[in-house]
Amino acid sequence: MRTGRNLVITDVRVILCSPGRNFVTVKIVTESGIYGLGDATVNGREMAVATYLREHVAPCLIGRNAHDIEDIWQYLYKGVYWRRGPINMACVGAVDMALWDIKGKAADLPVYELLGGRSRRAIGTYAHATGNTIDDTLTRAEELMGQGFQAIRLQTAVPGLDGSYGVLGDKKDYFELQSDRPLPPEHPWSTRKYMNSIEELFREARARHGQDIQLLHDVHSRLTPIEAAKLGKMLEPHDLLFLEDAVAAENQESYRIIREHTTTPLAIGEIYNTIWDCKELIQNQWIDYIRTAATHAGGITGLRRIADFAALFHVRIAPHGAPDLSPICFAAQSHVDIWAPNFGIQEFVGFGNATSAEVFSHDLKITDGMIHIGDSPGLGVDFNETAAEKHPYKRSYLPVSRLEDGTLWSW
Ligand code: GCO
Ligand code: MG
Repeated sequence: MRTGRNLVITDVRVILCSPGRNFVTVKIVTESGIYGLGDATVNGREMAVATYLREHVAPCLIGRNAHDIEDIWQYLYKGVYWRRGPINMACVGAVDMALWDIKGKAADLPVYELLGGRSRRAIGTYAHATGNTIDDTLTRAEELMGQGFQAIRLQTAVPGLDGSYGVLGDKKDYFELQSDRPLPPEHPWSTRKYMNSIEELFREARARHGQDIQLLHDVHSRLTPIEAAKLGKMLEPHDLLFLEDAVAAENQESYRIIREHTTTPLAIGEIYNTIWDCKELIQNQWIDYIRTAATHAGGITGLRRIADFAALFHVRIAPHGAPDLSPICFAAQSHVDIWAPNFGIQEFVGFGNATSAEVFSHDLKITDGMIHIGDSPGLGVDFNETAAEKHPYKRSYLPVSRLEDGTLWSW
């Protein structure tokens, strides 16, 4: 269905909904009737992106040509004067993926064909095994292996710390909506207790599940560089695919210290919003995987630019795939994953629950731990606005972490 060069934008709708989680969806409509969808969700700060989009971005898009993806990207990046930042860049990302969706539909091709075509048959993923004890985590890992997953992230509660990262804590999964709590839940942290218990998880995992399974772990930025270096060395015998977010890297130089001490592969980037946040990490080869997501790093255009740059330095992409990214973001980055010559692995924690399936539909399928992408034109996703209206937004915060003496720590 070729529509010619001019595809005038006539409407930009911003829809907040909460089918199990809060999501901010952008729908860009063109005069031809073709529309595109984008995900602008910033977990815990949804109203900020929705307002930014409605008040500042939407009016600038009406009347523009939806085909001019690069120009619109630059217009929303350089043109706002206030470059970068998570709120601005999630809005750029959402608009960008919606425009790629429109271009694909206009060309009657899936977006990956516009990027250069497939580099692989399907997208390899890693799943999450999480538990309150090592045994719980490894039993869950076994179930996932039975479903065909070949790479699994392991997280276990730290003995003596209730609700340490990635586990149920007080029985409320951090992936669930926390709207029954007026303020962010608070979790305790002790680096010493963590460092004293973590190696056993991976030792046991290798003993029970052997060498073939790929193992990963997310530190969620709780360590200092030298502590992370020590952890990397400690886990070397257990051969991780990667160690994620060992240290928060506003100071990218921190990763030089970790790198100099360990051969455990390193990954970071889920909260990064531009190529500038990871430039030194990549060009110095201090990391092995860059985890930027399509929503948060400026859409398909932003992610593609990071992937191409990373390829020069043997860094592979491993986009963030938590459930607080909507299926629209997940689909958008799947198109990049299937194309990118330097794709590494995709994080995968399911396609959402039955309620979110009433709102979002997509043509992705998972079998044996691999995501198969369909050949629908555009991103291959759809959004049911009537169903979304039945699930209004509810304020919900991510937890915060405190040391046992009360000092605020990275969560
Ligand atoms: C991951 C992430 C998530 C984040 C969540 C925050 O690696 O999947 O760390 O678990 O905590 O997406 O919004
Ligand atoms: Mg993470």
